[in-house]
Amino acid sequence: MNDTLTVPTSLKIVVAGGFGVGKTTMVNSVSEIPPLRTEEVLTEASVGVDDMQGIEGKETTTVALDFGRITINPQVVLYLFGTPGQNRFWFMWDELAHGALGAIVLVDTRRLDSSFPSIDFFERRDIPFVVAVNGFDGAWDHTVDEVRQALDIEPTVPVVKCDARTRESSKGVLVELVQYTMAQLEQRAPARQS
Ligand SMILES: Nc1nc2c(ncn2[C@@H]2O[C@H](COP(=O)(O)OP(=O)(O)OP(=O)(O)O)[C@@H](O)[C@H]2O)c(=O)[nH]1
Ligand SMILES: [Mg+2]
Repeated sequence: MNDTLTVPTSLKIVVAGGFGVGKTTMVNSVSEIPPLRTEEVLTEASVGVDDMQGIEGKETTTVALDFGRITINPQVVLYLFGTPGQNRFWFMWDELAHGALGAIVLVDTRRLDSSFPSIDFFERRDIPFVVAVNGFDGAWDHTVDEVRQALDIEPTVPVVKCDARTRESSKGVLVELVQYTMAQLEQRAPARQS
């Protein structure tokens, strides 16, 4: 009998960011199970409501959540919850973030401002997050330092480049997030005990 069986720790991670920054793309590229997607076709009704600049080819949008799973190692399994990006779905965010260990805030450097509210959201709730700069068509219009300055985030918050379409790149961001989050938790632990 195998009495060394490891039961992995399950951690909840939120994949957030503004409208059309690549959240659904990231959950899909990295998930080892067929991801749950709740997308609707963008219609004429979006005109004037959703900012389509830079993402004119976009045909669908998330209306509830994306869900996926990835095993980082035998001890750690991540459950990924992708948020809807449009402002009219803000009411869902508290539910999605409930019990989350950490978050990825995806940004598109052509539309940095669309991810400001996500950063505010996690800062206010003291949920550790990393910023992942999604290079559309491989182009990062700004350096990591410029993005950090523009977003006005704490110097300790990691900012990494990624391509949400590729599994390796998306997994790299998740590993960065888990390491950062664990370090944050360790730092906070003594304060909790005193
Ligand atoms: N060229 C390129 N296109 C990308 C990349 N990431 C996402 N896309 C495309 O950008 C569009 C938006 O991606 P989504 O994954 O739907 O974005 P989202 O953040 O889930 O969007 P909402 O749910 O509507 O907020 C899609 O057409 C993707 O195929 C990327 O890294 N490079
Ligand atoms: Mg989406």
